[in-house]
Amino acid sequence: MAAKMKLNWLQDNLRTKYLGRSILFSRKVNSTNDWAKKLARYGAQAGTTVVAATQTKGHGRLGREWISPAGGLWFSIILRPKLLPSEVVRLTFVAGLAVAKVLDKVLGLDVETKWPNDLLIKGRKICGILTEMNTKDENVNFVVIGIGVNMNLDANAFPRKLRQQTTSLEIELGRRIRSEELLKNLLQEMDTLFEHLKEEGFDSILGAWKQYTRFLGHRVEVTSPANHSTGVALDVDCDGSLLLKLDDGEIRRITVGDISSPTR
Ligand code: BT5
Repeated sequence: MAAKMKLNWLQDNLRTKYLGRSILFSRKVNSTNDWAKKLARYGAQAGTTVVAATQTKGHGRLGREWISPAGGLWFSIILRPKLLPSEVVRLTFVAGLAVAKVLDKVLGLDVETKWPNDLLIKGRKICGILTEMNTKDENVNFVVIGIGVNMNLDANAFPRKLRQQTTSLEIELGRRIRSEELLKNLLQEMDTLFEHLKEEGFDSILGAWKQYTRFLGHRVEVTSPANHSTGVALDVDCDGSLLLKLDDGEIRRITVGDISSPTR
């Protein structure tokens, strides 16, 4: 992203019910998720969105590093959903579907959703989503959804070890795009889909998310903190877990992990 964002343009043109009604921008933060969590603890309202030009400690799941140089779109949204803690995973799929739809319908890219939180183009990661929740007395107090989109970045923006597995909108489109326009489209799509989730339930969101997948029905390797398994990815269940059919026929339900193509 440019060092500055045209927030006035964004606020004048944004058509959402509540997402992004309050938007804060910073040139440099540790992590927009950490910033949003702090604001949420101080009572920031649902829909508050924070954006940064660069993150010095951007992170993914399980404490992994998220590379966040200038040129990317790094932002987080505070939500206060009426969901059970076990249902919060749904929001990752809503956000993933929203990004997929914008990349597909607005930018014309052949985008793929990968369980549980990735967006790929030609097999390379272009976006990652990190959903974090805070609970109070077993109820959801707030949720922060962090979204990182590799926007105006060339291949040199990524460390050498990640170059083969990452891509950006600039690499795929051959041009740079306006960060405020992309953010506007993403917030509007998410706003629509969050309403849809409330009114219609999760099934149709998950169904639409699955339409963008390529791994279902294929052999995959799944690495999770607990173990490592290979099998056929049968489905993603309504609780967001992956159903993997192992070679001995057992069907394993996996809630946390990463899928990749089997090495053999
Ligand atoms: C994710 O984690 O994919 C979630 C990433 C969420 C980033 C956003 S940016 C705004 C907000 N603020 C934050 O601090 N985070 C959120 P995970 O599935 O654990 O994937 C992490 C892995 O992706 C790393 O271990 C790398 O292999 C790879 N990776 C790191 N940076 C990348 C990048 N910019 N593009 C593509 N892949 C990357």
